[in-house]
Amino acid sequence: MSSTALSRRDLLRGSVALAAYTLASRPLSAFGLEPGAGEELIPFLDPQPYDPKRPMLRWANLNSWITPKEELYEVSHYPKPKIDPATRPADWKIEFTGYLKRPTTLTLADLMKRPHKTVTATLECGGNGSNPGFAGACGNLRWTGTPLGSLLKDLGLVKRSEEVVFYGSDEKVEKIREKDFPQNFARSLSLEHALRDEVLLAWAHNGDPLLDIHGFPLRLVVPGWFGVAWVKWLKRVDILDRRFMGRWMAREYVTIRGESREHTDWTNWRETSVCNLCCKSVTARAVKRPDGSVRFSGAAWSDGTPLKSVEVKIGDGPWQPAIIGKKPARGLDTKFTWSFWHFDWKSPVSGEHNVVSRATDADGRIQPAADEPMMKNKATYWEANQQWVRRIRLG
Ligand SMILES: Nc1nc2c(c(=O)[nH]1)N[C@H]1C(S)=C(S)[C@@H](COP(=O)(O)O)O[C@H]1N2
Ligand SMILES: [Mo]
Repeated sequence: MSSTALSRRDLLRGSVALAAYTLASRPLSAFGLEPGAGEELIPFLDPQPYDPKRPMLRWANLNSWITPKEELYEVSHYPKPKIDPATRPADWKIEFTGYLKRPTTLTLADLMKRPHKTVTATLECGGNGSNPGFAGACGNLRWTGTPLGSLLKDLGLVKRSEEVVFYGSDEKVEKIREKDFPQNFARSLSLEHALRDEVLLAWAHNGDPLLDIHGFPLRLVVPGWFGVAWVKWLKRVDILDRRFMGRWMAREYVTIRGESREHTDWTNWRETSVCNLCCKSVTARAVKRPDGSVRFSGAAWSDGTPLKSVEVKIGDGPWQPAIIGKKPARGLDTKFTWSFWHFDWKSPVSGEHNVVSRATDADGRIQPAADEPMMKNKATYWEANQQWVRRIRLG
C-alpha cells in the first residue's frame, strides 16, 4: 500500500466515530422485542428456512434495531470484482462523466475530504419474500458517506443533465439482441432523485468500512429504494440526457402486474422497474409472558413514508392495533428505517393458531394478503410484500 493510501483504520477516524451508538445504550425492551425475565419463546410451526452458508436475517433472532453487518444478506449478480489489496481503499478511483461542466476522476480519499453524514436505512432486496428460503434479505444499518447531490452540483450540472447512471466494477458479457456486449452492473436514478439529501456515496456501514461483499470500498446508498439501486463497488457515475434502460433497470427487476382501474373494465398488465420499497411487516417472534399473555413482535417498514399502523390478526379474529416502538431519533437519520412493533394477546386460547400482521403507511398503502388481486395479479416474484402468516401451537 502506498504511503498516501488510507488504511481501514483511517477510514474510521473522525468520519465514522461520530456515528456513536446512541442506540447501543437503548434497552431493547423499549422496542418490545427483548425477551424479558420469565418469558418463554414459542417457536413458530413454520420456521424460516435458513442456509447457514448464506448470510441472511433470521427473524426469530431479531434482537437489535441495527442489523450487525455480518448478518446482512448478500446479492451479487455478476462475479465479484477482485480488488487489488495494494491499492485499496484511498486510491480507489471513481469517474464522473457525461453531462457535467467539469467531468473528473476522484479518489476515495478525495470523497472523504468532503462533508459526510450518516443515515440509518433499511436495505431490502426486491426479491425478498418471494419464497420462504428468501425471507431474510433485509437489514437496517447505519450508512456513512458523502451526499451525492452537492458533489454533482460542484461538478456543474448542465441543461441536458437528466439521469444519473451508476456503474459497479463487477462485469460480465451480456447477450443483448443476440450480440455480446461487455457490461458492468448498472442502475440509474433520475437527476431529481440523485440530488435528494439522503442519497450517499458510502464507505462505511455501522461505523466500519464496507465488507467486501457489501461493496468495499464504495457503494451507492438509496434510502427508501430496493437494494438493486444500491450499486456496490462503485466506479463510475455517468450523467445522461435520457432514460437508462440497462438489464437491471429494464429487463430484470421488472414487475409485471395486472391492475384494474375504477370506472373501466380494463386490466392493464403494466411493467415497472423495481424502485421504492413496499409497505411491509413481519412477525418475527412469539413469547409467553409471566402474566399468561402472548406477545407477538416484529418489524415493519415502508419507503420513507411514516407508518400509520401495524395490525395483528389471530385466526379469523379482527385486525387489532399493535404498538409501534419509538425510533431512537427523529428526522432524516431515521426516516428510512424499519420500526419494531409488538402486540399482546391478553387471553390466549390453547390450540393451533394462525397469526398475521399487516402494515399501513401514511399514504394509505396497505400490506396486502397473498390472495388479494394486487398480489395474485403480480406475475413476477419481485416486490413480494404479501402478509406473512405464521403458525403457533399453545399448550
Ligand atoms: N455492483 C453491484 N451492485 C449491486 C448488486 C450487484 O450485483 N452488483 N446487487 C444489487 C442487489 S440486487 C441488491 S439486493 C443489493 C444487495 O446488497 P448487499 O449484497 O450489500 O446486501 O446490492 C445491489 N447492488
Ligand atoms: Mo436484490
